[in-house]
Amino acid sequence: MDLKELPSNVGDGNISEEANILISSLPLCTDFQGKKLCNYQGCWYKYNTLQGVLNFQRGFEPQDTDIILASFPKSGTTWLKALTIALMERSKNHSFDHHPLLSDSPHGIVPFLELSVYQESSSPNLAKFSSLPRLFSTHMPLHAMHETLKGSPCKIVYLCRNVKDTLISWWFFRSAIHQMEPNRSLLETTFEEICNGTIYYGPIWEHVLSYWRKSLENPKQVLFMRYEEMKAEPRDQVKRLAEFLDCPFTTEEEDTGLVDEILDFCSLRNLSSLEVNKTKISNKVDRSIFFRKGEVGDWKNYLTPEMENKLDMIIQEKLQGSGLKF
Ligand code: PAP
Repeated sequence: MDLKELPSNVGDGNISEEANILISSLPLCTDFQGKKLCNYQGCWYKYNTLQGVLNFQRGFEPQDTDIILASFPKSGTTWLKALTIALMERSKNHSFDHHPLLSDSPHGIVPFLELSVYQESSSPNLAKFSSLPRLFSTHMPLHAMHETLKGSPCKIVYLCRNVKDTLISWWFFRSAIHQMEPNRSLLETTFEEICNGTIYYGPIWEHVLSYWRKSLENPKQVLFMRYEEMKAEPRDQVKRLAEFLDCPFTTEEEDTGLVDEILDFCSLRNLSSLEVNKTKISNKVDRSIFFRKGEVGDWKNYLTPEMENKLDMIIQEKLQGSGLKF
């Protein structure tokens, strides 16, 4: 397995001449490591991610039954993937003893379109997605997929998480992949990137709002879920997800406790204990970096009142009039 599984994959990879020419015309900024990001269609990408986005935009042909799991990085993507896999698989697997989640990670089973599928090749072989529906994931904002998905009724599930916990999760994740202690300096840099919008895949507000608006306009196509609601009312939320995906729980399944079994199987405790989720993704980093605390409100342990106030003011301004609250 390689680093393509990581949202913040390292290295610029192979950039085509065409992408290089495009990059030379785009706004650029530098991230916490001194790496360059470019702003394409309003979103900040690493160069190799941009290549994946361009390949996707040019080459992806949606099927009506496709399901795309979308999120801003560190919003609970791994959890959403596991739950969706478990929901879709339950017609095939009556026990959890031979479950696909025991032999591959959620990110391995549901690959990122622009970070994996279309970064490895501009014309990937999608034959391995022969069983329908095909399950993909993305960290792209919806407007980056707009043209490519135009007219397609494929379903999109968006998982939103409050910005402050997303920031803390980003901080720990960055520290882990670069094997650094999570120090205040890196927290402050990540905070500034979130605030000024230049974080990888940011601005976060544009990202969330792109899916939020579409979910209001077309709730049959875009399901807007929230990490905090999944934590607070997991049964209701997983049933909501199952209904949206056209695989609602039967009364018998509910009566026999399958909802709770799926939630337990996909819990942070269980997923992080599976051998497949401890394997290496590079020489020094393993998949355990996708599992940390999984709590709501962990930001209270780390943000100063000044940071909290600044974020609150930005959130209020950016989400004003949208009906969305963090
Ligand atoms: P990604 O965008 O890089 O794929 P993503 O899975 O979205 O990462 O985010 C990781 C966060 O989800 C971590 O949050 P934390 O840092 O605040 O703890 C991780 O712990 C949390 N997470 C992973 N799996 C689960 C799960 N099964 N249940 C709840 N939270 C989870």
